[in-house]
Amino acid sequence: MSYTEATVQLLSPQGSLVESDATAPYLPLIAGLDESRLLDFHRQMVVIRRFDIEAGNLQRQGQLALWIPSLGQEAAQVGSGYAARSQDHIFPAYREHVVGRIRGLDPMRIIEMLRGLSHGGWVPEETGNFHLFTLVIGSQALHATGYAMGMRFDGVVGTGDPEVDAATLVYFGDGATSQGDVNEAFVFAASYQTPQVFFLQNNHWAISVPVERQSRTPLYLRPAGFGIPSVQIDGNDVLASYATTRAGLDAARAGEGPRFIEALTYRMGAHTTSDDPTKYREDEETRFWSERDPITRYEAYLRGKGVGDDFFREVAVEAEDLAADARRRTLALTDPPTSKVFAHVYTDAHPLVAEEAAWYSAFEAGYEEAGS
Ligand SMILES: Cc1ncc(C[n+]2csc(CCOP(=O)(O)OP(=O)(O)O)c2C)c(N)n1
Ligand SMILES: [Mg+2]
Repeated sequence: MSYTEATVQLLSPQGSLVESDATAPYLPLIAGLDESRLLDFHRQMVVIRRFDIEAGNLQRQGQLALWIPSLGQEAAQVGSGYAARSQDHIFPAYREHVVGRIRGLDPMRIIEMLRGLSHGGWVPEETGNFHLFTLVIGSQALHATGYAMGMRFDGVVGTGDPEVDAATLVYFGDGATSQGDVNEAFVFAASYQTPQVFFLQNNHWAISVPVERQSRTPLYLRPAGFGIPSVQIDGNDVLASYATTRAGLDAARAGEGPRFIEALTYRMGAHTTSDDPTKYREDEETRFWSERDPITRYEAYLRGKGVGDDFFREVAVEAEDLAADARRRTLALTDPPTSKVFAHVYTDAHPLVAEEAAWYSAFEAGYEEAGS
């Protein structure tokens, strides 16, 4: 399952703009971007890829329990992430590290979570309304739909004021489309005409299950059955990702109801560091997608616009700096007190939690006595 006749692509694999009837509604949104934003797209893709590699290395060196790579999916994430306005709320799955970074999340918060030091409890108010990573596949679709229903009830949709109108943006994978939660979210989104964009990253695999087994039809055709307009895009094209998400969010904020985007991309690495993709997929497929690398294509576009070596050198240095900083800060992390695991279970003190905390500290003390 790959590109179809319907796939919207604004940037050809050679890095030139595609002008056609299909791209005509979207090209003005790209023309409206200033140069510094166009450069940001590249900067974020390159920097997060380098960070991602470093985090994978740290896991292999025993510093993290797990890492979840996003290599190959940078364009889908960066373009859509930049399409959101500050008042929009973003509900990620667990692979959208760069979207968090765009919204102001320090990527170290993700490292801490995957080292087992935190439950990932960042506060969306402090992270540009970027909500928590969700490991329960697809459940974030319901969170985003519920939140968007609340926006509608609060009257922050369709007022015409660009500072007020808001929407939610939810990320999920091809595997998640088989979950009841995601389909229930579609039903409620359509019924309540929620201001939201469903952003599916079809990276072709749900761990070792290929997308062909999840669906007999291209996934972008499914939302029609729920009454949700949809579009399929080349998810390795950062401009298509930006423009279609921007158009979808604009429509949603204006009160036109939900939109669905299927971004065709590919998970170049393993599902997580616990997975070995050589066991279930062919080199030929990986090669096909590596020839459609999102960063190479966008670099060609920028060079065609006259962006020179200095910029690309500067970004490479920034990427190395972030990776070195992540390594330094990871090695400096210390273990939290074990009592932390009992904190925030309930908002108020709870006798059962207190009892378990007391039992656990007696258990730990037993070790100390045994050792002395
Ligand atoms: C409800 C639930 N069922 C199963 C799992 C185990 N699991 C973790 S990731 C994953 C595959 C998800 O694939 P997809 O939605 O395509 O996202 P991707 O990892 O490819 O980004 C599964 C089945 C889970 N975390 N939650
Ligand atoms: Mg997938």
